Amino acid sequence: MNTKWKPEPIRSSDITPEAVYVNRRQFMKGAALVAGGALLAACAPQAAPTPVPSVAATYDGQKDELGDPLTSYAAVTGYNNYYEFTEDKEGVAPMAKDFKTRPWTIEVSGLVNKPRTYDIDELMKRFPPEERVYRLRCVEGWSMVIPWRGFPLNQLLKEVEPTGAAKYVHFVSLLDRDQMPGQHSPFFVWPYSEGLRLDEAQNDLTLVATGLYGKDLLPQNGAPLRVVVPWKYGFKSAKALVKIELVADQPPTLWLTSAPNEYGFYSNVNPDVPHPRWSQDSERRIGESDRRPTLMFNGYADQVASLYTGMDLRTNY
Ligand SMILES: Nc1nc2c(c(=O)[nH]1)N[C@H]1C(S)=C(S)[C@@H](COP(=O)(O)O)O[C@H]1N2
Ligand SMILES: [Mo]
Repeated sequence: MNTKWKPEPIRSSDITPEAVYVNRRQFMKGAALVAGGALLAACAPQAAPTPVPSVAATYDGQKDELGDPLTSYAAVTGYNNYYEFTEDKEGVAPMAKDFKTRPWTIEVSGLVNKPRTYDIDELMKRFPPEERVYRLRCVEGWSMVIPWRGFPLNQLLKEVEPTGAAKYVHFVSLLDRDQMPGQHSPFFVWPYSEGLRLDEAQNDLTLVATGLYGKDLLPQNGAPLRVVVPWKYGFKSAKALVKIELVADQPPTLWLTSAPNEYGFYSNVNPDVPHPRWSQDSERRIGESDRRPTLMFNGYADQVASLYTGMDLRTNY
C-alpha cells in the first residue's frame, strides 16, 4: 500500500486451500464439544455461571445482508495486512503467532470528562459482545466478508463522556519494536495510528472488535482489540489498539503522513474516486474468481451517507 505497491490480482495459491478450512472447522467443532463438556463438569450447584458470548455456534451457509457468503476462516486468518510484522500478507500469521496480548490495557483519554484505562478482560466483560457480519474492502482492491464479534464504539465513548471540544477520535496501535519487526522500517511513522471524525466514530456501524468467527481475535487480525469501520477502506480499521484519544483537531495518521496524495483522511469506499495509481470501481472478493463492482460506501450508504451531506467527496477523499 505504500508508494512502491500496485494492487495485484490475488492468485488462488495465495489462499489456503478449502480442505485446510474444512479440517479446521472440524477441529473447531471438536473444540466446542470439549468446551461444552468442561462447562457441564463445572456446573456443580455452587459454581458461578460461565458467561457465554452470544455468537452463533455455526457459520455454515451464513451470508451478509446482501446475500454474499462469508469469506473462509482460513483466508480471514491467513491473508492479512499488518505492516508492523511484514508486507507479505501470508507471512503475517506465522510471524505474529507469539505476539503477546496479555496483559493489555487500553487508554481512553483526551477531551473527555471521565478518562479511563481499561484492562482488556475488564473491557470485554463491561461491554457485551454482539456479532456483526461486515464487508472489509482493502484499498488495494480485494475484499472479504467477516463475522466480527465486538461492541459499538459509541458505548465506550458514552462511558468516558466526550467534552464539547472533542471533534475527532485518534486510534493508536501498539509500539513495540521487539515484537513487531516492521516497526524498524524508516518509511513509516510508528506507531500505526488512524482517525475518525467524532460523528463517524459514534455511528452505530463503528465497532470495537475483539473476535471473529465466534473466537477471540488472533494476532494477525489485531488481537486483542481493533476498530472496524466497514464503509471505509480497510486501513482505517487499526489493529492492536492501546489508546483511543478524543481530540479537537484532525489527528495525524500513518498513511496520510506517508502519502497524503494517495490516502485521504476520510478514505470512504467510493467507486467514483480512483486511487491515483488504480481504479477503485471493482474489487476481487477473496475466494471468488470474477471481480465484482465496488459499492458506494462499501454498501453501507443507507447508514452513513448522511454523515457527508454537503461535502465534496472528491476533495475529501
Ligand atoms: N496496526 C495496523 N492496523 C492495520 C494495518 C496495519 O498494517 N497495522 N493494516 C490495515 C489494512 S491496510 C487492512 S486492509 C486491514 C486488514 O485487516 P485483516 O488483516 O484483519 O483482514 O487492517 C488494517 N489495520
Ligand atoms: Mo488495506
